[in-house]
This record gives sequence, C-alpha cells and structure tokens, in this order.
Amino acid sequence: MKLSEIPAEEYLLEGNSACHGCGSSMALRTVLKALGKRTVLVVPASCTSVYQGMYPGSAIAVPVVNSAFACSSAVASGLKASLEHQGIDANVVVWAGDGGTYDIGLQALSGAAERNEDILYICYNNEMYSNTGIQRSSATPFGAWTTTTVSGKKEHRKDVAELMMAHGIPYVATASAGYLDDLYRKVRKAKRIEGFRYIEILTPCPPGWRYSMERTVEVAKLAVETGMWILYEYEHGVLRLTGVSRAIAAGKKKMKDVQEYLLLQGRFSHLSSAEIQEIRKYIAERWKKFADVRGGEHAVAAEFFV
Ligand SMILES: Cc1ncc(C[n+]2csc(CCOP(=O)(O)OP(=O)(O)O)c2C)c(N)n1
Ligand code: SF4
Repeated sequence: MKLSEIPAEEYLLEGNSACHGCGSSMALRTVLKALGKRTVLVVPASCTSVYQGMYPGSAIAVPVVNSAFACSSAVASGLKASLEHQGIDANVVVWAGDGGTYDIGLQALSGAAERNEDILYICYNNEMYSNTGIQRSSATPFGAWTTTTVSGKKEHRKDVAELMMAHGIPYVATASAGYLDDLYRKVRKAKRIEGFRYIEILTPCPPGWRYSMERTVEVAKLAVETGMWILYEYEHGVLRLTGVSRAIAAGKKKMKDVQEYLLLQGRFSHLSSAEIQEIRKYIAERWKKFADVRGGEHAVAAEFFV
C-alpha cells in the first residue's frame, strides 16, 4: 500500500482550526478517506469537537454526532441499531481522544465491546487532555510533563488496546500518525469486519508535547522505532506485529534508543538519567511481551495474557 493509492477525496476540509502539525487531524483525514462518505462519526468533547468547526458550519464532510464524554459508545450503539432498523447501511464510528477513551468513556466502551456492537471505535491518543490545556490522562506516559504533572507523571500509562483484546472482540489494531499508509490499510480492513472493532492511533500534539510543528511525522515514527509505541493487529484471536515493529521483532531493523525520542520533546526535558532508565526498562518489558513471538506472529489467546 503506497500513500499515492489513498483516494484524493477530502472529508476533513482545509481551513479547519486544528493546530499546525496536529497528529489527530492528519490521522482523521486519512481515516475518513479509508471509510468513505457512508460514514457517521460520533465525537465526544475533545480537540476534534473544536476543530470540526461551529454549527451550522462543519470542517467534517460526513454527518457528526457530538456526544457527552461518558456515552460515545452508547450513542454509537443506538445510532447503528436505528440505522439498521431503517435499512440504512453506514459505518458508525466513534472518534475520541484518550481522555474520552481511557478515562471518562471507558465504561460505555467496555459495555459496547462486550455486547460486540457492530461499530468501529477509534481512539486518537495524544497522551493527555489537550483541548482543555494539557492535563494528564491515564494514557500519559511515565515522566511526561503536563499541567497536572508539573514534575513529570509518576505512573506508567495503562493500555486500553490490550484491554480491548481481553474483551475478545474481532479486531484490534494500533497505528501511528507517522505511518498513514499503515493506518489507511487497517481502517479499510476494520471497515469490512462485522462486530466491535477498536483502533488506537498515536497522534503527537506539538503544543502539548512541546516540539516544533513540522516534526510530527518524525516524532510519530520515532515512537515506533524506539519501541515506545508498538504497531500490531489482533484479528479473530491472532496477534501480529506490523510495519516497523514487525521488522524489529524479525531482526531486520535495530530498535533505536528511546533517548532519541525523548530529546525531541520538551515534555520530557526535565527527566533524570534514572527516569530515562525507568522508561528503557518499561519498553524492554513491554516489548518482550509483544515481540517474543516468533518474528511478530503468534496465537494471542494462549500466550499473551500471562
Ligand atoms: C463531563 C465533562 N468533563 C469535562 C469536560 C471538559 N473537556 C472538554 S474536552 C476535554 C479534554 C478531552 O481530552 P481528550 O479526550 O484526550 O481529547 P483531546 O482534547 O486531547 O483531543 C475536557 C476535559 C467536558 N466537556 N465534559
Ligand atoms: S492541541 Fe494538539 S490535539 Fe489539539 S488541535 Fe492542537 S495539535 Fe491537535
């Protein structure tokens, strides 16, 4: 899959109010190209609900339902049931930040996943609450500065993609705004699968992560190249690493030291060498769990959740 094969149609229109270099808007643009026009988005409070524009205008050229934080998955479940009842075939997709996914929307998300609702849930993970001024979420990584973790977060992040795998849903995937071709392919695949599907995209945020706006793709790629973010697909019970993560696991590419990733971002500028060492340890442990899988492929049910 080459970037040039991605359709020219635009559903996230130019002139929207996302910051320059916004990883979330780059990812949404790609996701909508993969989904096409027969799509309804459910968007809880977030940066997206701001850069979509003010009613009656909209920068998003498909129908959007803005929901309260806690209930986006419930809204999408009801919307899908209603469309089905009317004989209307459309992709019903939640597009939510990590605050709306990891914290406030988690209960409704888990409920919809357990019921195997026929919807696609996409979390764009910028590792904090950016719209309200960069507060920590439970997706914020250890050590990161936010306005509510001024000397660096003391806890490692939780991992909702793993939690979704534990729900046994048909499809879970991770992606990165640095690899939009990989994201496009995963969304196309998810679109064809019936039942609850979950995709989580790492979407760097220049003002929140404190780096210069033209470096978003570089930062998003480095996250994967250093093992801070792992690309994979979990399909009907089988886990498979993809892209650069797969190449690293297969020994075809060397993993870079995480310091390269951390040094690019002001949110990590205060870290001591002991804290950087703690991040290296976290990566090594997590990576072992994912990558010790015969070059990136294994049956997840038996080996993963131990
Ligand atoms: C119940 C509720 N609490 C708080 C808010 C205020 N609020 C609006 S957007 C937002 C941050 C959302 O963070 P996230 O989901 O990570 O999306 P991002 O802003 O990073 O795009 C918050 C706290 C709200 N709208 N509703
Ligand atoms: S604050 Fe971050 S996530 Fe929000 S629009 Fe700007 S770059 Fe995007």
